[in-house]
Amino acid sequence: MKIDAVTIFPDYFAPLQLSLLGKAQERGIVEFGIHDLRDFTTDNHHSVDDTPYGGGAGMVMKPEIWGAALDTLMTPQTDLIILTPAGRRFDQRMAESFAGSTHMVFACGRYEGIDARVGEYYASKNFRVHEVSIGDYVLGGGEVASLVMIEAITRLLPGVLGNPDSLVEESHATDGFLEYPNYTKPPTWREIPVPEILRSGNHAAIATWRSDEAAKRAHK
Ligand code: JD2
Repeated sequence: MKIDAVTIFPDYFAPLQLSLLGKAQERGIVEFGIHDLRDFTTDNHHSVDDTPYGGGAGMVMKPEIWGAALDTLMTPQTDLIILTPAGRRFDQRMAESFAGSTHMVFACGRYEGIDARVGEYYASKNFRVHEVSIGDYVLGGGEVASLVMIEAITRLLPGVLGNPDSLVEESHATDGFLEYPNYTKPPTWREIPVPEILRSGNHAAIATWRSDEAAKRAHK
């Protein structure tokens, strides 16, 4: 999978070189391209924002700059993700669906967001455009939201996780199961023992106990 991100803060994407995602890139499973929106400005001040039509606080990102950047990246294979607090809520199901994409472009706005005509334009040209939000809180821009999505999506790609068994377990976890409490050694820590049943060797009883504990903790 190829993943491009367009941002005025490319440094936000430094963590993609670390850990699981750094390894995935070395293995050729995923390739990241991080692009500075200001490289697509043509004025002396490299300005990317302007005042909003209709008035109001803050600034809006100029459509021509985004158009110039996205025109270099979009193909018929591309899923364009526009991060916005008003977008469709990102969840595990959406992550699984995007894990089947071959090319994703993340448009990371700042200020009050990107001129609405940018998404409208690419959708009208039959590109796949998705306005997405990662949750009901307000971030300062789309960069951190993109990182969240990229981590959730790329860990589903074959070969990224060391142990694919954990993905099989998670597919159950997403239906509200399997979020049971975890324990490792030592058997007693600061006078707190591991629940006896987990050391019993009775796998049927352990499965029932875990399922009950998971049900108790389900917040959904
Ligand atoms: C963003 C801003 C509009 C106020 C570009 C915020 C997001 N779950 C989420 N919360 N906030 C965002 C998000 C995404 C992109 C931008 N801002 C700031 N926009 C009103 C503040 C600018 C996601 N995904």
